[in-house]
Amino acid sequence: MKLPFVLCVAAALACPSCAPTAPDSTRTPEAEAMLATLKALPAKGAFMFGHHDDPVYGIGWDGDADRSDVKSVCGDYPAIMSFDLGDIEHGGAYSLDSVPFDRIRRECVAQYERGGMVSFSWHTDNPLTGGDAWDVSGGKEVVKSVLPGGVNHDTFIGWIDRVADFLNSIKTDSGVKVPALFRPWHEHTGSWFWWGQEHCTDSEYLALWQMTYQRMQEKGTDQLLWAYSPGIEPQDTTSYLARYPGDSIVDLIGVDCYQYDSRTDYLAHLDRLLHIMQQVSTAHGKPMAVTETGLEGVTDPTWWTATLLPAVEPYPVSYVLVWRNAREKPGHFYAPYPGQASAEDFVRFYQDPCTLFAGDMK
Ligand code: BMA
Repeated sequence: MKLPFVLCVAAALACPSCAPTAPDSTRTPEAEAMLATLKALPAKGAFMFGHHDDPVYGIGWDGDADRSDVKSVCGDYPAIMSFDLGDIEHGGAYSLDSVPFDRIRRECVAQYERGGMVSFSWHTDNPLTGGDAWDVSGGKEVVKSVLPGGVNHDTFIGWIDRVADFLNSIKTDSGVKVPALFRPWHEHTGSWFWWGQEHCTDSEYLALWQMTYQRMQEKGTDQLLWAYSPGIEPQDTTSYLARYPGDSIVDLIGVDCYQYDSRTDYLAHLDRLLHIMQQVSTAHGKPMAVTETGLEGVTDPTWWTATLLPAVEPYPVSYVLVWRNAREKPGHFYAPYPGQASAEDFVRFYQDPCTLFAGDMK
C-alpha cells in the first residue's frame, strides 16, 4: 500500500508559499506544478524512483513498445525518467546511445500523461576537438571557445538552439509543452568532461551556464526547470556552491554519486553530500535530488533496501535516479530486470511507502 500521494500534493498546492504561480514566474503552469510537486514530496517522507532511458531499451530488448525493465520487475514505470540529448547538437535522428529522438519525444509525452516526470542530461560533443563529451584533450581552450568572442561561439549557439527546438517540440496532442528538468554541465566538479573542474575557471563555467540559460530563454523554453548536479567531490557547502549558477537560474540541486567497489565509501560520500545539500536546500529554498546513482550490475542482492533506501531516507530528497540498462554493453546496468539477482529486493523497495513510482503520481 502506498501513501495517498495525490492528497499530499493537493495539500502542498493549497499552501500559499508552495503555490504554483509565483508572480515573477516566466514558467508555464505545467513547469510550476512540477516544481511544486518536487518541493512537496519530502514533507511526506516520499521520494520518486527514477531510471535513465527506462522505456526505450533494456536487458535483452531494444525499442519494444510499452516495455521497461523496472515495470517488468515491479509492475509500474518509474516516477521520473531521464534521457540524454547527446548528439542532438548535430541535428541527427539518434542520441549518442542510439535512441531515436522521435522515440524519446513520444516517451516523454507518455510519461507526462501517466503523471510522471522527465529529466534531460546533455553529453555534448567537444566543440573544439570534434571528440565526445569525455574528450578533454582541448584542455582549457574548449569552454573558452564557446563563450562570447570565442571561435566556436556562433556554432555553439546553434547547438543550444537544437536542444531548445527539440525540447519545445515535446508536446501533448492538445499542444501542452511537456515540462522537464534540464541538467546541463553535470559532474563539473570532476574533470572527465570538457566542461569539468580543471578545464575552465569558475567564471568561465558560470558564463557557460549563463549563456546556455539565456539562449534557451530566448528560444522560449519556459517549460523547463534547471538542475545543478556536481559529482562527489564537494566536502562542504562552500565547495558545493563554488560554481553554483545562482538561485535565479537553478530550480533543483542534485548530486551524481555512484557505488563502485566499496559500499562503505559510497555510504560515506552519499551521506556527506546529502548533509551538505540539505543545508543548501534550506538556505536557498531549492528541492534536492540524487540526480544519478547506482551500483553497476546491481551485484548486491539487497542493495535497494539495505543500502540505497536507508542512505536516502533520512534526507528530504525529491527523487533518486539510477542510470541506464545498456543493451549493448554487457554488465552495464543499474536497475533490475526479471531474474536479476536484486529483483526480489527491488519489489520490496517498490512496496516501501517511501518510494514513488508512476502509478503513485496521478
Ligand atoms: C555513461 C555510460 C555510457 C553512455 C553515457 C551517456 O555513463 O552509460 O555508455 O554513453 O553515460 O548516456
